[in-house]
Amino acid sequence: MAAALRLDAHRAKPRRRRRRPRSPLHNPRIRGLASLLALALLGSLLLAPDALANFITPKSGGSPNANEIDSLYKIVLYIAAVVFVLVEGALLYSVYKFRAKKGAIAAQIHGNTRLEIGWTAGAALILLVLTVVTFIKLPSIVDPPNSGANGLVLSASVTQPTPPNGKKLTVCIQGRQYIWRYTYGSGCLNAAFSDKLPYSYQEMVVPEHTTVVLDIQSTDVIHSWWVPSLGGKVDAVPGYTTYTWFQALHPGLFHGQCAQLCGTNHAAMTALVKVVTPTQYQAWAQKQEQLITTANAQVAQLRQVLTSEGNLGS
Ligand SMILES: [Cu+2]
Repeated sequence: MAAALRLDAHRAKPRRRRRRPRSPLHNPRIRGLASLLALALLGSLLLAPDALANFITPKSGGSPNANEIDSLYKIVLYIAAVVFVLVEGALLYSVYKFRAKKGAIAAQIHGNTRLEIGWTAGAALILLVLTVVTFIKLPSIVDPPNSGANGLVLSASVTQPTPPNGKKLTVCIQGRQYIWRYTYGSGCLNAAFSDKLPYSYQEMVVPEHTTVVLDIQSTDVIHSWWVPSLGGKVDAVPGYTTYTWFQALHPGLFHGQCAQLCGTNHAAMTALVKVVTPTQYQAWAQKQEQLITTANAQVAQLRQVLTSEGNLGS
């Protein structure tokens, strides 16, 4: 009797088979959603050059050095993206596959020498490739090329950096709270006043296809010259002269912004580079010289009148 009762009790509670958890990908709705997400990702990657132009990569298209910076950035970005997807993919896969399960006993692993040597060597190889690619590309970013065939032919100057044939347009940039001043001509660092060189504020005018070398200085605090489409940013440091260059590939307007927090009106310290044809540039420079000469003559006249009336101290 007791044995029969025990048997009934045993029957009343049949052993339930433990069901293995099913992967969420077996669910058709989740599978559909995952496919949709994958398609959206693929679509956004394919459309990225137009839709997200310069959103995740540097601006380019205005000057050869800007294009080289952009392509170097993309090489690093794409390699990093592959590494990211592989590492994060392995992580997510492991988190799901080896998640906590009731009764499961974790395997005790004591490293995998081959795997560890593999990923150390792999990382070193990636660094080596990036170093080699960077050093191959660096000269085309740092060293200015000759002006294009249609560029303006200007006299040579010894100021560094210089294109191989020495012909360039030198523009001295002076950063000051909160505006950029540009002086045009090879003597702009030392003989700007004696040579009566033309100058302008905020808007720089330059000829296309011409190698423009920038000598950058500051009169007060550290500023940073940066017109993204025309190359990298360069600090303007008081007491020093820093250099960069660009060669505008086509006429147009290129916007920039001081890239160092230089004071309360830092946000207002914008820059604009207006690229015109060489003929237009020469006409502009001539007119600018005339305007400055006329304004200086008027100021001299006014000074004379004020001094003769005793209204201006010496
Ligand atoms: Cu500034």
